[in-house]
Order: sequence, then structure tokens, then C-alpha cells
Amino acid sequence: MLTAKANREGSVTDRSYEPLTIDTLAGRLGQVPAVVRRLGADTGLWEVREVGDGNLNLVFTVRSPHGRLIVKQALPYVRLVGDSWPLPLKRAFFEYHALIRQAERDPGSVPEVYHFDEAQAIIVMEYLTPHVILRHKLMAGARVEGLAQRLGEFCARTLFRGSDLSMDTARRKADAALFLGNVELDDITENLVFSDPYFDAEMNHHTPGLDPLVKRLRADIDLKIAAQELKAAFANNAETMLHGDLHTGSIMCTDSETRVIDPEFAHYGPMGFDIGMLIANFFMAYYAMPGHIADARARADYQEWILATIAGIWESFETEFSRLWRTERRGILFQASLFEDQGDDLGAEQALARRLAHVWRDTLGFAGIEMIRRTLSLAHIAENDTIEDEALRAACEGRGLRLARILATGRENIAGMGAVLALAREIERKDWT
Ligand code: SR1
Ligand code: MG
Repeated sequence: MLTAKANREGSVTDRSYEPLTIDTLAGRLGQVPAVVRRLGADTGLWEVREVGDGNLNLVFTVRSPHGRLIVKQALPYVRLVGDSWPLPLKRAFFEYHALIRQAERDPGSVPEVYHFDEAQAIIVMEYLTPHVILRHKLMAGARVEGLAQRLGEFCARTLFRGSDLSMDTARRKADAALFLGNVELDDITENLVFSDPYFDAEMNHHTPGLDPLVKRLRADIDLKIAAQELKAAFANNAETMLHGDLHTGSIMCTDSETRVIDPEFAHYGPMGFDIGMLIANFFMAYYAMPGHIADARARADYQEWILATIAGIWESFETEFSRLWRTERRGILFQASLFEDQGDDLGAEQALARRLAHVWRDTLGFAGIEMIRRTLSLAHIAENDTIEDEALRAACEGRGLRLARILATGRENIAGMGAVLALAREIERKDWT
């Protein structure tokens, strides 16, 4: 049983953990000042809906004539699988701590947190409207203005400002220690992302038409070594606080505004992990388009928009990261005392170029690994899952797997985004059936 704990507003949760329901939510949160301030005290006017469609948690929308908000509550098990897979509630604690850090490091990028109750694993936060999950927009062939720039900036600001390049030793060590506690979610990533796809793991599933390709990938020694080297980087290279699950289901957009949600997998790891996972999900959407846009011309236009978005994310990341390097590098690594303070601006620029090259290689590798796991492991993507024609789905997923293998194993030798996009287009043009 969980014990009572002080929540963020200093009031006390005097009951042991209990999942909320649409019927109990108003009674349970009707006394919480931060909630009442936004919805009003008359809970009879609150309209509660359960809207969670993610893999892990309960998510409610609550509206009243006065306002609206989101209530997210962790369940003690993996929602996608059921209570046979227990999962600790403390992931809400890590999500809360990640959200407040992201809000500080990139203001306006994440929903505002109104209230956190650790014992109940509840986060009450801003209701983003009329935002929808980016993955759904991609399936509908919708464009989002400024998407690439915003996502690149989010990556640069959160990854730079959570790292040794920005933080002092005491803060950096305290944060790394705090997020080290997110053990069970790290364990999910370490297994589902880096290991399960490469053997016949229990929860794996894939489209039957991929059988021959899957067999080849599981016998591919270079690929398995690449996956394990990247797993070592994820587990050992505590470069910064990552979002940890930065796919297109963790992003909400209007036609022109972008926000990032759901950082419960927050983890101190390599910068390229977030960027790689992000662009992997765009590449998979690119290959899934034959299942979503029938008109060849419209499809090709939209696919080019997706590729331009991928290129734009990296470009925006590089630009903003470089700006932060030149203006905010006050942490424990690459101190100005060794470079600019000695008049060695060139040295600082060389070091920056080397850091960016390192992040680029990791980004490509993690992008490949993410595409493979979203096709062969437990958690797939809606863009592919909703393609009913199995042969077509296998063709789309197969193209993604081909690009993925090249990115993961060839990450040291792919010079720039132009080469990656050319490869992506070449694979898309071929009929692999
Ligand atoms: C059991 S959780 C499966 C996946 O869902 C989350 O969104 C993460 O991506 C995780 O790997
Ligand atoms: Mg999530």
C-alpha cells in the first residue's frame, strides 16, 4: 500500500492509491485548490471523459463552464498488456519532474502543470485545445506550420540545458541521480527497443509478409552488434535529461502550434536518442503513406513535406544547439576558460562541430533502431497498424526496415541529411515484393 504524502500544494492525500473513474474523479479532486480555481467548486457542473489511448495510463478531460484541464493518472500495470505486467506508479513522479524541467528549459513547449499528487500518481495539467496528436495529423495528410523548427528547438534547448554543457556539477549530479530511479521504464526501453526485435521475444509481433526479411535481420550480426552498441550508449552515456519517448504520439499540434507531452520515460542518456526516435517516426509515416493517401500526386507531395520536416528538425536543432553553445556554455564541459577566454574561438567552434558530428551519428543509429522496434517488437505505430491490406502494410514496413538497417549499421559513414533523404527516396521507389 502506498502511504500518504504531501502533494505539491502542501495538502495531504489521506488515502492509499486508487485509480480514478469518470464517476469518482469530481469527488476526489473537488477539494484540490489548483483544480477548483480552474473549474469552479460546483463539481456537479464538471464534465469528465476518459480519453487515454496511450500504452500506459489513464487520461481524463474535465470541463466546466469555467475552464478545462487534463487529469493523467498512472496505473499500477501496463495498460496495453493488462495487470499481468505490473508497472510502478512512480513514473508519474518522473513525468512531473521532467515536465517542470522542460518548461524551464524551453518555455511554452509542454503543458503547464497545475497540480501533482505523488501518492495517487496524478498530474493535473493544461488541456491543449484544439491540439491533436501529431501521429493522427500525419495519417490525415495534414501539415503543421513551423513544426520542424519548433521540434528542433525543443530538442536543442532541453538537451543542451539538461546537460553538462549547461549545468553545474551539483545540479547535474542531483538530476542524474533523480532520474536514475526511473528503473522500470528504462528496463522497458532497454528490452523493447534494443533487444526484443532481434530474437523471438514473447511479446513480439509482425506482419506475416515480413517473415523472410525478419529472419534475415535476426541473423544479421552487424545489425545485432549495432543494436547492442546503441543500447550501451543509451544505458551508459548520461549526457542529458532525455524526454525518453519522443515519438509523434508524444506531440500535439494545431495547424501552427506544437507542444510536447508525456515525458514519463525521462532518462539521462545520449542526446541522439530523442532526435533519432523523433525522425524515425517521421520516416515510418513517410513509408506508410501508400496506406493513407490514394492519389499518387498528393501522396508524393505530402511525403516530400515529411522529408522536409525531418531535414528541418535536424537543421533547427543544429542552429539552436550552436547558438546555445556560443552563448550559454557555462557548465562543467568545454569551459570557456579553455577556449574563448584564451582567444581561442576557433577551438570552441571545432569542439562544437565534433559534438554535433557525435550527436548526428547517434541520431542515425537510434533512428534505425526505433524503426525496427516499432515494426517487430511489442509497440507498433498506428500509421502501419491501420493499413488493412496486409501485403501493402508489409511493403510499407519492409521499406522502413531497409532504411533502418542502413542507418543503424552505417551511421559512422553517412555524411549528411541530403544523403539520408536520397536513400529514403530510393528505397520508397523500389517495389520489394
Ligand atoms: C509497454 S510500453 C510500450 C511502449 O509505449 C511507450 O509509449 C513507449 O514507447 C514504450 O516503449
Ligand atoms: Mg507515452
